This record gives sequence, structure tokens and C-alpha cells, in this order.
Amino acid sequence: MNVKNQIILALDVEEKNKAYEILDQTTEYLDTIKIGYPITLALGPSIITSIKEEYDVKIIADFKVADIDATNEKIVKTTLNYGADAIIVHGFTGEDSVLACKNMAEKLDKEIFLLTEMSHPGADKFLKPVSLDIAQMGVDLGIKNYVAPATKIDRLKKIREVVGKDSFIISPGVGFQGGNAKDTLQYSNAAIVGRSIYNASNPKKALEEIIESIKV
Ligand code: FNU
Repeated sequence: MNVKNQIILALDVEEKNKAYEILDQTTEYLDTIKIGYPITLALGPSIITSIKEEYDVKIIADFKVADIDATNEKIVKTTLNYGADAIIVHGFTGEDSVLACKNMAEKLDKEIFLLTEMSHPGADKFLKPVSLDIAQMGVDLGIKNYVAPATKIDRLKKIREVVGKDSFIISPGVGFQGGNAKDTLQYSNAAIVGRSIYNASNPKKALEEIIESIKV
């Protein structure tokens, strides 16, 4: 996946007007949007189709798919058929669950991102001890796209070492959660930013400043 300006907007707003307002102000600089449960549960999954129709953006559906293989397959199929270009899948569920997602996405000519380790402090307890194994499983399964935290650069670096330089890593946690875009992009291909953009008094300016901070 190619991400313009290496920034992905996490569009976790719950009103359509607000979503479109933010997209109007930011899509000059962005071509990749991450939508998750907040907007999808508030507005319904057709919001994916509507955004795709009105904006020239790629959509990554952050549904952190984490069920048995048969159920995962259905979740991935439906989400991608709504128009999402890619879907984020948890890795801790294991090979069969992840493979079901990968196979379905490939069948639809779309992509999955494998979530290795999460950005919040609580993830240190259960996910951190296994995240490198999850990343290695992804490599063994031939997965090319990963999610790894911007808030824990040492972990991001280790995950990059496991998945290799040719894999594509996207990293949440820049801004509000304390991560820094420039540091993150030393090891990651794109930073995911939500609240620091959509809650800013001037989202366009907030995004411009983040893009500028990457260049210096
Ligand atoms: P912001 N997100 C995250 N950490 O924050 N998908 C993870 O480890 C992960 C995620 C999502 O903090 C989070 O749900 F796997 O407002 C939100 O949509 O900048 C976004 O990344 C971060 O939003």
C-alpha cells in the first residue's frame, strides 16, 4: 500500500457531518483513512461505501478481527465488499484464524494488516510477550502488512527486524497517545493519527504541522 505523506487519518468520529468536515479539510494531504468501530457502529457499514464514493481515498477497516476461521472469513468478506481496501486482523488468535482472513482478502484482491502489538500501556501484559511470535507467524504465512505501536519505539524496531525491510508497517499512537511521527517513521511506513487531527480546532493546520515535523 502506498500512503500519501506517510500519514493515515483515524476517523473515529461518530457523526456524518463531522466526518465529512474532517475529510474536506484533510484529503488534500491524505489518501488513506482508517475507519473503525466508532464510526461504523454509529453510522452503519455503508459509511465505508459513502466515503469511497465521495473521496479519492483508500480505506483500512480497523475491525481487529479476532474470531474462529469461519467467522473471520465472513467478517472480512462483508467488510471488504462494503468497499474497504484492507482490514486489520488480530494475530493472537493463531494461524487458522489469520489465514482465513488472508485467503478471503486475496480472493477479493484486497489486503489484510496483521496486528502484532498494541500501543496502549495495558498491552504490555498479554500481547508484548507474544508479539514477536505473532510477527514471525505473519512472515511465515506470507503476510506483507503489519500494525505495530508508535508509542513503543523499541518494540516497533524489534517488530521491524522480524518482518523485514520489505514489509509494510503502519503505526498508531502518534500525537494524543504520546508517539512522535518522525521517530516512528524511522521504522514504520506510515503513522496513524486520530484525535490530534480530528479534535484540533483547525484539523488542516494540525495535519500540516505533523507533515512538516516529519521533514525537519
Ligand atoms: P488516536 N489503534 C491504537 N493502538 O490506537 N488500531 C493500537 O495498538 C491499535 C489501533 C487505533 O490515539 C485506535 O483505535 F492496534 O486518536 C484509534 O483508532 O491518534 C487509532 O489507532 C489511534 O487514534
